[in-house]
Amino acid sequence: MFPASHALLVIDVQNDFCPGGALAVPDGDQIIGGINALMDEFPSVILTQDWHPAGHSSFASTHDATPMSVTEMPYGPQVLWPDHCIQGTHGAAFHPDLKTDRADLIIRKGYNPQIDSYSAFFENDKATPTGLEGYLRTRGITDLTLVGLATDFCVNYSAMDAARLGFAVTVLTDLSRAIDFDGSLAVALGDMKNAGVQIDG
Ligand code: VGL
Ligand code: ZN
Repeated sequence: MFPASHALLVIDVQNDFCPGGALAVPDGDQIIGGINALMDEFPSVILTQDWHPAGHSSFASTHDATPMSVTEMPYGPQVLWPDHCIQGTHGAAFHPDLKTDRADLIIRKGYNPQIDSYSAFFENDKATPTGLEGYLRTRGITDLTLVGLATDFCVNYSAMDAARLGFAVTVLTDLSRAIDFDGSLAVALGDMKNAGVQIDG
């Protein structure tokens, strides 16, 4: 059992990121059994849930653009995704096989219509906090193990922010899966290593 200061952060294991979903990550559902088992080793489990209003600014359809094209937002470049994880829909729900009972906290992100939020800590403007940092600090949590979807987007951004905030961060790649868009997985793994994130199998 990990100490009380070490939490498991499970990123976006939702229907839309699993096979058959609107933004399916290849083999996204293959990690769920392993994540459920790993929960038993952690005194604290936190889940994140991508949670967009309809017409979100990260949706290609909102801009009459092609999905997976890149646009310039006030906060920088933004990939335009297919509509996904719309609040209250089946696609936004956790995958039915994910054991959600153990979650102490479910943190939702991406609800701001104007700003995407890959990270569990900050929206994509890198300034607007979700509140997760304060939650972890007030509970005395200093170490985080991250798993989930997608390795190269929400896991990556969450791990990078956590490391920057001073948490000791490990990403388990065997219990994460990537979109791998335009070489994004290799870039993400390099960035995380450079930031001091421990990458384990
Ligand atoms: C994600 C793209 C858009 C993710 C969320 O969970 O990695 N990727 N929204
Ligand atoms: Zn999203």
